[in-house]
Amino acid sequence: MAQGVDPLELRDLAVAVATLGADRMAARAGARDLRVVTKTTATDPVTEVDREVEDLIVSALVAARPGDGAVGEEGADRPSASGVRWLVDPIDGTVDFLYGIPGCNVSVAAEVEGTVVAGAVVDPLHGDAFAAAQGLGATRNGTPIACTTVADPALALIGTGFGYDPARRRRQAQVLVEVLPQVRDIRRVGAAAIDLCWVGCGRLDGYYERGLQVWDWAAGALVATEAGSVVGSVDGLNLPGGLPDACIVAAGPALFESLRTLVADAGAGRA
Ligand code: LIP
Repeated sequence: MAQGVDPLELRDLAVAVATLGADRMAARAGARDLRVVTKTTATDPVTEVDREVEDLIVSALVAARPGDGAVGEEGADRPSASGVRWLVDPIDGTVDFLYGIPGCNVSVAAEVEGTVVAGAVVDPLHGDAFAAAQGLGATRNGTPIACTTVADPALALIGTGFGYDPARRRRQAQVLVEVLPQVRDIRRVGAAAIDLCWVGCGRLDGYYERGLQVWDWAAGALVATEAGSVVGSVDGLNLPGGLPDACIVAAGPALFESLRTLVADAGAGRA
């Protein structure tokens, strides 16, 4: 790890800046006068608040640690001189945010030499702040969390999500046709970072989704892992590395392999 980097210090900074951003986001969640433009498709929204929150967070990070780099969903791209790079999703679950649905969150992770070592996911409408530091566990509102011990997919509550591209959605719906009859039920929260944190705290037994960007999953995957879950790709244990075409799978150790096989057989790796 880069010299002088303390994962706890990075975690606390992640919580502080994510909370700052989440307060700004919560004040406008569900507002009817949000200015909205679309990104990749007509159903992929971005609002003025996504950009404001990203600016707020990146400015706070730069003020606290001027040598660090940062990349954000809305375009932030600062090179790192310190070896630390921040991954910022100013609003994960933008559709939830538009409608004022709890689950929209601010997700901030710190990566050192390519490894995520600290992260925070703040979901203000549920009143949840998840945080983790590598090797030091994960918490919800300061209390340690742990994933479930469910082993049988038939008794597992599984989260998933859908991309914005209609062709991908059609394939993801076909995967769901195969998965739904084999599990307890499906939940679609609308925010990948929350799906991962909920695997960590036991509100879900497992989760899979293809097509995420690194800022969607970086902090949530660390929370899930530090809470005892296994997080990997549908093809094996390697994390997708930010590749939009990889399918992430997360579950407790007793469930991971059977869930991975189930969603792989259903075609999730190609959806
Ligand atoms: C969203 C995810 C959601 C996923 C969408 C999208 P955004 O992030 O968190 O769960 O299904 O494809 O990536 O666009 O709201 O930041």
